[in-house]
Parts: sequence; structure tokens; C-alpha cells
Amino acid sequence: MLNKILKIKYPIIQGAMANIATAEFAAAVSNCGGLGIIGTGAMNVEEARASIQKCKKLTEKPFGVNVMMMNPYTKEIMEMIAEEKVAVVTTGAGNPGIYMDMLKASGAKVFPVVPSVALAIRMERSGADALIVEGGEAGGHVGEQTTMALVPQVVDAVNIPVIAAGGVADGRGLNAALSLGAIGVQVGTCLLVADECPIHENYKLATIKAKDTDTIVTGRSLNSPVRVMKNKMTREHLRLEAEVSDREELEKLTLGALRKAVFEGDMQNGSVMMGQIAGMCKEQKPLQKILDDIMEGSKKELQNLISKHEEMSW
Ligand code: TUI
Repeated sequence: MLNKILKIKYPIIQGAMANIATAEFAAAVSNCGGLGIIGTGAMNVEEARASIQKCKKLTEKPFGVNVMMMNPYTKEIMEMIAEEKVAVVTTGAGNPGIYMDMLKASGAKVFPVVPSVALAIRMERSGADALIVEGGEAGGHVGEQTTMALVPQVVDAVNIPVIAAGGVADGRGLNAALSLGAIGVQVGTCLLVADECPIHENYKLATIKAKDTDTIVTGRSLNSPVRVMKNKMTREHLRLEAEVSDREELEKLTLGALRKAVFEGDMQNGSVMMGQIAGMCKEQKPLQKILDDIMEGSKKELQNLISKHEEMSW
């Protein structure tokens, strides 16, 4: 199980939400028994180093750092992470193969996020310690496959542990991931409604209010699919996608808009990243309660599952 491998209490990793997953937030998740992750997606190398150093002061527990491979400072950030020696490095939105040996030599475990079986196999060959297999239900930058279909296919294709992500927010989701062959989960959307989550109040309220159908993927036609809450910005984005094809211009629109959502609480023009499971995240709670509820729900639902099996009696 993931918690035994990482020497943490719960088999739960915090998703690396850019601009949101600060040193303070990651330390809070680690102090609550999960694996906190600093999201360096929108940081330069000095900001990322300062965050790691701050997190080391705020928790004695293991924590990780995520590198978003589309970040222009990726190379420098990877070199800095190897110097700072962190427990786990996760990566997203690209292939971290060329950094794998350096990171592993520093003592870090490397968990790339993969959206397909093909990349999973490549990452295993490059030396990944485990894989975070993320379905398109997730918020932010996503692949095309669903968690339900992708996780068991990756589990069958590789010999390293798999952590499931995308669409998980409670004990049933954790149990489903374990049933599909994963050893733990990564969650993001359900942490947006944590008391400790440093997003604008409007963002928290929008997550609480969101229904199952309130997210959409922009950027599919540009090969940069991003799941966000439907709003004025997404309508505009999808219109522009149909009309123009200046990929960089539209990517800038999305990244700039993420800051608008997180810091200014602009729910109309901002890029309000959240997963499809937002419809289930109905109340603001302390981080500790969110994680405890997932674990307690998982235990309770297992009894339910056993009863269902007995009832099947085929
Ligand atoms: O990375 C994420 N989620 C993210 S990153 C992010 S910041 C951003 N903001 C605006 C525009 C773009 C990014 C917000 N959310 N999740 C992990 C993830 N990685 N999902 C899918 C992938 C992925 C996709 C392609 C990983 C590897 C990959 O490889 C392609 C290749 O072969 O190079």
C-alpha cells in the first residue's frame, strides 16, 4: 500500500494544483496524514526552492514536489529539487524521462502522472518508482481516457505500483481505485473546499455549488485539454478555438486566467480548474476531516461491498 511505501498514515496524495498547492498547504496535507505536494507549475526556480525550504520547516512528515513539464524553468527546477533532496517528485503535462536518473540519484522517488498505457510503459522503462494514472475526470490539464478504463489497463501493462487519480473524492472512490488494482489515490478537487485551501472564497463557493455537469474541457483542438468550470471564459475560449489556431495565445489566456480565479476570485473570466467530482464536494471542512472521511468511508463501504457480494450468491 502507498502509505507503507511512503511511511505516511493514509494512501492519499494531494494533487499538485498550480498556484494553489503552496508550501503551507502541502505541509498541512502531510501533517494530516496524506502526502502533501508543492505545485511548482507557476513558479520560477527561486520561488520553488523557497517553497521547499518553507515546507521542510512546517512539517516533519514526508512531502513531495510536482513539476509541470510545460513550465519554462523545468530544467532548473529539476536540478534544484535534486539538490534539496525531497521524498517524492511527481510530474505532469509531459514526459520527465530525461530527468529520471538525476532525481533518483538524489534519493527522490519519482511518480510521473500518465494519461495512457503507452506513456506508462515508457515511464516504467525510464525508471519511475510508481505511476499516477490520471483519467480525464480530473481538473486541469487532462488526457482523453477515463480513470475507470485506464487504471486497470495500466495495472496490467506495468510491474510498478499504480496510484489512481481523476474522479476520486470519497471512500467509494478509494475503494474503486483499489478494486482496479491501484495502491492508493491522488485527490485534488475535494481539497479545494478545505478550510486550509488558499484559494479565493468565490472559488470555494463555486466548487461547493458545482453540479456534475458544470465542468468542460477547453483546448482539445489545440492538443492542450484543460478541464475547468463552465463560465464566460470557457465560452470565449471554445469560440476562439473554432476561429483561430494561435496555440500560444490561447495557452497564455488559460494560464493568466488561472491566477484570476485563484487570487482574484473572478469566476466569470477566470480559469476555474476543477474535476467532474466537484458535484460531490458539498461543504467546506477542515483538511483533517476530508482525509479522515475518505478513510472511514472506505472502511464502511467495504462492508457494504461484502454484503452485496453475499447477496449476489450466483
Ligand atoms: O498536469 C496535470 N494537470 C494540470 S497542469 C496545470 S497548469 C496548466 N495550466 C494551463 C494550461 C496547461 C497547464 C493544470 N493542471 N495533470 C497531470 C497530467 N499529465 N494529466 C495529463 C498529463 C500528461 C499529458 C501528456 C502527461 C504526459 C503527457 O505526455 C505527452 C508526451 O508524451 O510528452
